[in-house]
Amino acid sequence: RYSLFGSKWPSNQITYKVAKYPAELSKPRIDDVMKRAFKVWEAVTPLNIMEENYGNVDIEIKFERGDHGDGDPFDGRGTPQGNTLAHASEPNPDYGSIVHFDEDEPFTIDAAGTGISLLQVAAHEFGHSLGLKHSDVRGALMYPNYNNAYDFELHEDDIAGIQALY
Ligand code: TQI
Ligand code: CA
Ligand code: ZN
Repeated sequence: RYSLFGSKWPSNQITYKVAKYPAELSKPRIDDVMKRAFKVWEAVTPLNIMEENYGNVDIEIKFERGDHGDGDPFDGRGTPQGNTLAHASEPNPDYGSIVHFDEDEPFTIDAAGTGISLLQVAAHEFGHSLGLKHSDVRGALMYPNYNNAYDFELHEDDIAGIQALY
């Protein structure tokens, strides 16, 4: 079953920005993947999640490497198991939330096979940012095991979880 942090965004209008881009992938392509990853959740809820390039936003996204000052350093490039790809904080309407991606990982945007699907990892992290913890349902996006599926879909358990919140 899905599991919830216990906090959520009070409005269905949620804003985000990419405050730090990686060197390797082009900015418009990153923006496009982030939009698609949020759309995965928007499609099954009344949420409207918008990119906002100035001012304060609800969810701040950064690509970082190693120790990046938040007490939870990244560990460089490694295998998907036993290695951190990204992390996210739970919804915090007062201070905002963060999603960080480990810039040392070989994220890919289109190609299946080699590399790690940025879309899949982003959609998983955004699930955390919206209030979902891990699910124990195998095959759920929020199940804590990376599966290199280029065409992933939300599991009914992910949908039940997010719809319990929004
Ligand atoms: N990062 C962990 C994750 O996002 C960080 C984490 C562990 C975490 N426990 C948490 C974040 C509880 C919020 C709440 O799960 S990760 C996957 C997996 C990771 C893992 O880099 O290990 C994905 C990132 F396991 F689901 F495949 C993305 Cl998709
Ligand atoms: Ca890593
Ligand atoms: Zn997770």
